[in-house]
Amino acid sequence: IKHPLQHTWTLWYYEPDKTKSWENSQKIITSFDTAEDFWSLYNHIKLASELRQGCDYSLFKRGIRPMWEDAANKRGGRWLMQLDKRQRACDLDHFWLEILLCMIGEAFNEYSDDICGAVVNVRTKGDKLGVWTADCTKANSILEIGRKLKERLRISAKTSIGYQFHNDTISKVGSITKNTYQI
Ligand code: M7G
Repeated sequence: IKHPLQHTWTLWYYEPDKTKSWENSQKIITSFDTAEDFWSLYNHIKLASELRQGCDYSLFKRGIRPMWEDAANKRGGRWLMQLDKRQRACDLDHFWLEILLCMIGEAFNEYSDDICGAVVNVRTKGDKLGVWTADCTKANSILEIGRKLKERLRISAKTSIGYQFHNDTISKVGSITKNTYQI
């Protein structure tokens, strides 16, 4: 028998398409609920670094759409890791895999329930990784999740990462969203 995961996860793919809205450009690839099915999917698809510029992968718990508007996300936010252009070659793929393994392996312990999913944005200006959590009022949970991420991705203590409320991202003026938490 296969090794069951705690949750069923859905992989989404976004590709920019001027003829469609952003929401309608998000496509479900597949869902899985065992470790073996995760690896067969992972080994079958392109690495994030091989996607075209402008594309995203998102992995969310089943039933949660990778959008601010989803009921599970709308009161939440994300830990954002903004990579340097050079990090596409050395960090992007292994950071993304590590985030996937943290999520499906429930590495956030008692805070794993607060995890909604994660997104990788492949962008010319610098790739981004976001780990989305459900409730931006749960400071303790958010901070523990952020610390665990930094530890698992081996992000040095000198490099800080920020947590942004989706509501601030939605209403931002300009390209910068304020960090509500930073570690
Ligand atoms: P992005 O892809 O997160 O980052 O957002 P980027 O600016 O580096 O490409 C780009 C645009 O996609 C946003 O300005 C929105 O128009 C749209 N968009 C992104 N997200 C995450 C959402 C979402 O959750 N809901 C909706 N409606 N639009 C979104």
